[in-house]
Amino acid sequence: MEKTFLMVKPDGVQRQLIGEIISRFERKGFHLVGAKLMKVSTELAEKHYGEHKERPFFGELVQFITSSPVFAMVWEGENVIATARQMMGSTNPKDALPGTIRGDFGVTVSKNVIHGSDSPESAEREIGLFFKQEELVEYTKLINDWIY
Ligand code: DAT
Ligand code: MG
Repeated sequence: MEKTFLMVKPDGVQRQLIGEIISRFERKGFHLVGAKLMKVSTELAEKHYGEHKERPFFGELVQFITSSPVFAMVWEGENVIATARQMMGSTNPKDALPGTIRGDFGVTVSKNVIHGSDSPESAEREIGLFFKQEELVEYTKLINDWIY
């Protein structure tokens, strides 16, 4: 089953949105396999956002993501990578539709509440950056028989 990496960013943690965000993915029917509250080091932030190294906002982005704890998660489910991106909404909250996480809780692109992997390759890479294999918990839930 497909897995994705999702992270409540420092603004989301400070604004006490961890529970709200977990709840949305739980109610959707996705399956939580790993989660932790953590501070992101500068080294990890620069690796995680490596694709944006040349962008003018890179320094600000690394500063922001290391400024206060994040809540890192791995979620599993059919098409979870693309569906979680839809549930998050557009990168810039001004373009994100109501009903999406960024549409409901974000105002500006630099504080857009949540990160989510954008492809199977980035999901695998980001899960590996943030989680050790033994931090991912494989288990079954009977309710999955009513989702799939
Ligand atoms: P996403 O987080 O939707 O995958 P992205 O990978 O293009 O978006 O960018 C990563 C993060 O960088 C994004 O969540 C917020 C920040 N960012 C993107 N574009 C920005 C901009 N023009 N100004 C400031 N921050 C920006
Ligand atoms: Mg991205």
